[in-house]
This record gives sequence, structure tokens and C-alpha cells, in this order.
Amino acid sequence: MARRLTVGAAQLGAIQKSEGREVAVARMLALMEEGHRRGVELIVFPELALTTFFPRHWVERIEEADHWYETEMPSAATQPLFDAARRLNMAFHLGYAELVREPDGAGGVRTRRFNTAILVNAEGRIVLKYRKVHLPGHAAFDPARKVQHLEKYYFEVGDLGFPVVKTRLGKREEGVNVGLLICNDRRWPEAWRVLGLQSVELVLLGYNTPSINQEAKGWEAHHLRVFHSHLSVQAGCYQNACWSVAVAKAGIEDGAELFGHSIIVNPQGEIVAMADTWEDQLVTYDIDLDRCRLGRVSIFDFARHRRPEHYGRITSQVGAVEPPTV
Ligand code: CDT
Repeated sequence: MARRLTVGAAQLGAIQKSEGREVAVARMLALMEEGHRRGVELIVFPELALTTFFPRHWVERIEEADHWYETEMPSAATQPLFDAARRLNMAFHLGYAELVREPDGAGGVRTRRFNTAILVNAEGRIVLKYRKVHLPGHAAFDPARKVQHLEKYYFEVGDLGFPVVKTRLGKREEGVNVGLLICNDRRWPEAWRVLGLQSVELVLLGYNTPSINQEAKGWEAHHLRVFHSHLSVQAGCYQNACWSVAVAKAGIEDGAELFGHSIIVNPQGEIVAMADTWEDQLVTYDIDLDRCRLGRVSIFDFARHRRPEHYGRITSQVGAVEPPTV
């Protein structure tokens, strides 16, 4: 019997710098209500879904940016999402900026900032939390850039690894193996494989990706930005025999363009549903988790075919080295 789960990719249109969390939350609640009418059991919101993508804005002192972060979850502003989860019997995924104050071991307090995502079940309980590992961009104001991308300034590298949990979602009794990635993580096969090695069946992923690559020293055509995003998710799903719901923030935000194109991808690496606007848009699909089986028992049967004794460089080395000259 098929293990079905109706998922919703809840793409968000732009959230401007001037708009507060209550604006974003009201829009998310409207998408949850729409999802309920359409039978959605799990709805996925993007990375940093509560605010504008603030790493494009520079502040001299990082504390001036603390108002963009959540110090608790749920908070007064996000509690309506947790209430809606219970009322509508719908799990949700949310990306947000997290600020943690903890003892520094010397009698003081240290502040830590992460780019975080959580999975909240239909009882309103946080069942999975992940902090973004691959932080793109730069750590200081770059006068050469028209739009800043200061993730390395605003966030620490996540400290939770790439966890996967088996958790109940939707109508079915048995759990689903769920893992989370955040935006730039999707471009790194190592991240997908660490999830794959924990038998992940469903990868939830939010992103904010500019249409123009300001890192590029050469020309990168506009359409290739979308292609590379899709290529990464499709490859990750195929090579790890899992589904993914990859959800964008889209449109012109604070004058900068985010390309959208949210997708749902099956374990064969095929896109089965895609957003076609730059607005708030709910794309749904009835996924069959048993479709993960084929890859697992054939070409990507890890236990039979992987050769970790030859993969040492993956964990011992960061940058590429030159090969010997022969
Ligand atoms: N948010 C995020 O990770 N965005 C990156 C683009 C960074 S360009 C400096 C991405 O990989 O989509």
C-alpha cells in the first residue's frame, strides 16, 4: 500500500524591510487555510520566512540587527502558526533567524546567531531543528557589490549537524524520515549524503536566492541561476532516493530580485510540481514515500556499493589541491 502524504510548498512573495513579522505571519496563515481546503498535511515555508532577507543590509554594530532575530520559538508573533497547526491538523516547516544567549563559561553571557529551520508537527510541537551549515556570501561590507550578502557576518556555522528524525506526519501511523537543509546547503552533495546515510525520505528546504550572482567574476546567465538551483535539488533527491520540497521567497524585495521557482521533486529526481509566480503561492502534491524504495535497493543501495575507504578527502580536506604533474 502506498504511503501517501499531501505536502504544500508555500512560496512567499517579497517581504519588504519595512514590514513586520505580523504581515508575514498573516500571509502564512492564509496559505495554511488554503492548504487545509486542499488537503495539505505538511506545509513548507521558506528560509528566513518572517522578515525580509536582512543579510542584504549592512549595520556597523551587529546588535543593531538583533530585532531581525527570534529569541524564543514560539514567540508572541509566531504563536498563531502553532495554533493553526493544531486547529488545521497540519505540520509546518519554518525558517527564521535565531538568537541564543547562553553562559560563556566565564561568568558572562555570549550571544550566538544562527540561520535556523524547524519542523513543527500537527500538535504544535517542534520535532526537528537545524541550523544552516553552508553560509554563503561575505563577512564584511563589500563596496564592490550593489547588493550585500552578509550571511557570514550575521550567522555562525550551524552546530547541530544534519539531523534526521522519524516522525508522524499526516494521517499515517508510522513515521516519516525527515531532514532539513537551508538554501545554499542544497548545492553541497555532502550535506545530502549525510541525510541519505540516515535513510532520509523527505528533505524540507527553504531558500532566498538572488537572480543575479554578484559573486561571479564572469558572466552567469539569468536562467542558469534557476537551472543550478533545480539541478542541485534534483540530483540530491535522485542520489539519495528521497523526496524534497524546496521553497523560495520570491520577487523584488528591498529592490533586489529573488527568483522563486519553488519545486517538489521525487526520488527519481523529477520535478513533479513548480510555482509559476513570484507571489505567495501554494503548490501541492500527493507524495508516495514508498517511491524512495527503488533507489535504496538498487543503484543507491549504500550498504552494498559505497566505498568510504576512498572518500577520505571529503572530511579531511576543505579546498581543492593541485594534482601531481606527470
Ligand atoms: N540564502 C542563500 O543561501 N542564498 C545563496 C545565494 C548566495 S549568493 C552570495 C544560494 O545558494 O542560493
